[in-house]
Amino acid sequence: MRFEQSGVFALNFVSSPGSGKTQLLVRTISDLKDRFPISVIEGDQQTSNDAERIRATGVSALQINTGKGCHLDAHMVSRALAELTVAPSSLLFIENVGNLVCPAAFDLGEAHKVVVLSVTEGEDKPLKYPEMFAASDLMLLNKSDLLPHVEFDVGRCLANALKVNPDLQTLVVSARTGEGMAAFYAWIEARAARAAARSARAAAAK
Ligand SMILES: Nc1nc2c(ncn2[C@@H]2O[C@H](COP(=O)(O)OP(=O)(O)OP(=O)(O)O)[C@@H](O)[C@H]2O)c(=O)[nH]1
Ligand SMILES: [Mg+2]
Ligand SMILES: [Zn+2]
Repeated sequence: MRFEQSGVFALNFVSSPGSGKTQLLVRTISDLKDRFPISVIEGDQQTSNDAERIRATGVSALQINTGKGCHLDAHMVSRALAELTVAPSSLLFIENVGNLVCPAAFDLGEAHKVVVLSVTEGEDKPLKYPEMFAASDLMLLNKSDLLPHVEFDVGRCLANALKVNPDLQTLVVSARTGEGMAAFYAWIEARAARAAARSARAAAAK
């Protein structure tokens, strides 16, 4: 099932472990929850830590534990939806298992994959793990607040990402300080509006 058909704007957040997916979601939800209904599906091998961090913002979150599994698949997500109420005209954020490799290959019915890379990981990651950057529509380069403390060439990183995917949009952000996050919210709002207009047009044509 594609979420767009039911008026839900779903984003699938993918990255290596620890790049800041949950921290980005916590800040995004705190800033957007008065404007959109939001729900979250969290994927990790073990623990409900991330779902608990999300629930502390006041929105509902469902944790999927994949055990030995290293990614979410559409079947796991559809089972989760039986337990999570996702309102029409809402945002659904899916945080995938921290893994920069195989989540690239799994379509969860989302509108877009958002790949998160942090400035402590090295600017060569898009070249080493090209599938994830090729499968994504937006890259958030997170932890920009740490740039003064690490050797990381932002320009080279963005160039590497665009070599792999010339259509990738990129934003430099900090989930800690909030730098760059307004541009991410504008991206969400514009893309969600476009998806809603598309699904209204499709419904009218039926
Ligand atoms: N300095 C700094 N630290 C950050 C930022 N975003 C996240 N962190 C820290 O990075 C660590 C990992 O953040 P998480 O949000 O748990 O990362 P994650 O991608 O959800 O990790 P997994 O779910 O394990 O894959 C935590 O200690 C965060 O506080 C940021 O923008 N700046
Ligand atoms: Mg997380
Ligand atoms: Zn996997």
